[in-house]
Amino acid sequence: FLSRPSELGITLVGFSGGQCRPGTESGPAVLTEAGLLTQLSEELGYTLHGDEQVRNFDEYQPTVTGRDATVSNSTPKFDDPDVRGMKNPRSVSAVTEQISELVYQQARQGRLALTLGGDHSIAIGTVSGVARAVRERCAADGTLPESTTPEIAVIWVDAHADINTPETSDSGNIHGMPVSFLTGLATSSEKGVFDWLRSEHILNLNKLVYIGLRDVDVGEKKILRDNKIKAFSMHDIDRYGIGKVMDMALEYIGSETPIHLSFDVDALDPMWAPSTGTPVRGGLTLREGDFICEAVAESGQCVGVDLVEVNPRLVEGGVSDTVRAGVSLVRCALGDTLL
Ligand code: 6HN
Ligand code: MN
Ligand code: MN
Ligand code: MN
Repeated sequence: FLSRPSELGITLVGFSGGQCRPGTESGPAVLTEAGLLTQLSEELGYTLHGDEQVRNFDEYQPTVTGRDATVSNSTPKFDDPDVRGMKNPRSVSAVTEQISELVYQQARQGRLALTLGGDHSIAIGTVSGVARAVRERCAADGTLPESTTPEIAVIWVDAHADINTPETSDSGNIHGMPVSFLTGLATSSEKGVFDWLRSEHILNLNKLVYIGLRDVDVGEKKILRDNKIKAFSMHDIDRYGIGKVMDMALEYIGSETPIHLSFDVDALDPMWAPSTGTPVRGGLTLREGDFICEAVAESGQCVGVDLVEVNPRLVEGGVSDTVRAGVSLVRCALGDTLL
């Protein structure tokens, strides 16, 4: 699906506004300082495009008409009162709108869009940008194989389902809601709050596959059931093994559908990735995580990769393990062992 499979379009998203623990804005910096991008170009042979510097989206201040810039709570640097219980709704909306455009500009050129976060709210930008680029490339003659489906699939690897609507969310943290906005389960007509999302950005609910779930809220379970969403929980991984789970996941998606992989580092057990805001025990081993990434790479269908929720300020258990795990996951997603 990639016209030039050795081309990477990189977006480095320093952002923490989708949740309440400062530090995820430094995720891209610690991953790049560990040599990730150098390894991708020098060892894996990719040509890198896009960001070289981390974008500081926590400094981003959208224009809120008639309001003064004030610090209203822990994260926002401007007045951004809750909307339907969502925290930092205007800043997360404005930041993800920009990310969507940046990622779209990379993906439309046939580059594999790699985004380093940042908290998982940023996937509202990455998935929508990739979805739009693939729809557009499918409509344009000759830029993709004839049989390619215009709708992408998303493999969401996470301890959590991140599919709360503003109404089902207990926390109000938007990093627990990206999938509901991406799939159109949640919508907003509030000015400046995800009113930029258009049909070209939307992910079909039957093109979504979860892997690694083990901490799903009650309201989210109902959403997963009611919409018959494909999900492989830790229980399924224990039962079938990760090899069979990936076979089933890729079989469900089909071979003609471009895949976006959105990997939340908290899918890994805290033993492997302690420095993350919402760790949950009983998770994937590093090898299982790497295998998921390798299988997606091996499919030849991968058009986008996110790695999110690395928080180097959470030092309990040691940051370096988490960073090493993150580097390993991204290398595997980009075909490391296959080259
Ligand atoms: N993440 N379900 C919880 C919530 O606040 O909605 C946790 C979400 C975690 C989100 O890890 O990306
Ligand atoms: Mn998570
Ligand atoms: Mn909860
Ligand atoms: Mn997540």
